[in-house]
Amino acid sequence: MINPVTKTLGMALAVSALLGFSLSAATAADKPSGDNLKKHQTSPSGKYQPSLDVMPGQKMEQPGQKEGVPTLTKAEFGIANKIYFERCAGCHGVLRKGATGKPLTAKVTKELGFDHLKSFITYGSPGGMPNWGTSGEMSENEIDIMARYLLNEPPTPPEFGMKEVKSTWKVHIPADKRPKKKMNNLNIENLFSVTLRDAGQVALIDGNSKKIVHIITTGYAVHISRLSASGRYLFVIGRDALVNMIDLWMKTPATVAEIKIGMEARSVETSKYKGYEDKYAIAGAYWPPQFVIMDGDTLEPLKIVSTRGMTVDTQEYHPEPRVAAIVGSHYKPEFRVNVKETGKILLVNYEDINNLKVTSIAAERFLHDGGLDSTKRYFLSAANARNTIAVIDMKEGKLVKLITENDGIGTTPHPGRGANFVHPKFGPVWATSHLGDETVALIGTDPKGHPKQAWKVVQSLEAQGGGSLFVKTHPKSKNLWVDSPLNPEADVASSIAVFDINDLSKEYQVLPIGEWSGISEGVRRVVQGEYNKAGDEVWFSVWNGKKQESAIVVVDDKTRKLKAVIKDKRLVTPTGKFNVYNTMNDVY
Ligand code: DHE
Repeated sequence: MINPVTKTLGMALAVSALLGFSLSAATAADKPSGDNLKKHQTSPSGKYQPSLDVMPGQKMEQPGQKEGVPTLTKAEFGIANKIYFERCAGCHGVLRKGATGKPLTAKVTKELGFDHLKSFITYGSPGGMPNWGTSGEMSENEIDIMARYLLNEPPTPPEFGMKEVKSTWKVHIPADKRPKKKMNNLNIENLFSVTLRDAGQVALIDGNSKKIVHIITTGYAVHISRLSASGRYLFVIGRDALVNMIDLWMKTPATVAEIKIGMEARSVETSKYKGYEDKYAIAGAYWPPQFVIMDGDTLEPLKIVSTRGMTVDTQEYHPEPRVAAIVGSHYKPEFRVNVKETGKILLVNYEDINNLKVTSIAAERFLHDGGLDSTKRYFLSAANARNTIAVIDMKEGKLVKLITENDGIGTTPHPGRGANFVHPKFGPVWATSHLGDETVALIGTDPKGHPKQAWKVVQSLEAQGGGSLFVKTHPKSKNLWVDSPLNPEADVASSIAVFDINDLSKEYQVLPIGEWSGISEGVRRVVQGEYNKAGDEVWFSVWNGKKQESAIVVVDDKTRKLKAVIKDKRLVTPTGKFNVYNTMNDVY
């Protein structure tokens, strides 16, 4: 039985922490006590924040010190810079001008003062600022350094233009030296590319034998994989913005080209429109705020586009709007690009790279992830810090609707790419779960066949609890899987809820995936279901710490019974899994 507090109320704190709301209450500077102190604590999902680990390694000048402002030695500046980018920049912005969290410019911090800053960092706030001091994550000395660092002007990280991008570009095997046909006996379409997050590698796992066939070194804290339209090339992006292009036709699949498209990044995609298959790749950066279009054969950088600009609501300049999810359109020669902090969805037409046409759709701020509906015409994107799903018509190039919490979206939707299925009563729907509560919103996606239900939350299911990141189903399945890896309760984090699509009024079933893995150490967070090509089995990562054992658990879709456990010393922190066929065809 799940603690109801964890199920709902407890998540409110977690979510505001996720979103990095801070400095909201001036009184938070006073030392809290008793129950109030508890309200200042951060839950595990509060840690689900962009950590810009790569940035402190970049050359940054220490800003000149001003009179009346506490000083920092060079060594202290180095320490503070590292802490800021790893722990604070995700919410407060690289330039401290605010992102999901409040601005921390020197003007703002001066008004707050040294003692207030110290206290705030130590105790956190009920509004979501993590309690870095009382949680033991920062020492008193580090907090003192951080308070002084924040009173000084922020350093400006370098830009990363064509010269820098090009200097990182390597073609290991030119296109004409690559195989003309597939040279291995891999069943490529049922291959899984598995993110080994903390190893900076991907594991290629054969979907049939469930054996690791190759391990390929990729970027730092590697994030996602995507496929070229033909399925031959696998593109992987690391948080250090390194894109690896892997040729799956080679006898031993390997990286044939690589490039860094910035300093921090999360997304990569390929051109999917008819006639442009395998022609272009695109990757989006968190820093600098930009996306880069590349040649699909060589990764040669062709065009860099900055995303700096005005926010859609207050129409104020934002200096660092990050690029979040990118999807290749099937309806037009376009990439659909989420620009997080300004709230714009860009439709980037790649027919003529030199005269690039970009349609800018005003959606909602804090766009993050999202996916296509089953017809691939509509894109549904979470503006998660605004509890909103934005629907875009990729054919017409227009915003269809912003579905908000007033329409039934829960707290902090986090769909991954979402899940499409036919609801027995309401027709085709797309589903998202939430980080901030236990609900799963089902949104009607069939304006022609089911106009009354279209773009409405037709049903809201209750799953195990908040802290959910991904939902999954398959066109051949009658199961809807909902994970909750960031739930503060270990039992919830290490299991999966599964709903019967044929009868959604039925209580979900809980499968103890963590237990099934046979691993006894760690929290065993169960994350991101992914189907095999046939759609008859679903894979879950059992994600433990870097030094702990992790695994992948395969469940039979029909019987919901354990089918296999994949364990291997090399399977370090497996998280995302990308089946080649499903990813190249956007099946989810
Ligand atoms: Fe992700 C997708 C950003 C943390 C696993 N993640 C995405 C996308 C974005 C994003 C913008 C959409 C890419 C696209 O579709 O083009 N992720 C971020 C962050 O900013 C964040 C919150 C913090 C960070 O510092 O990176 C973050 N992500 C994580 C994790 O901690 C996860 C759970 C484990 C990991 O490997 O890092 C994680 N993110 C994933 C996965 C996807 C993803 C598995 C792709 C899901 C899919 O089905 O396509």
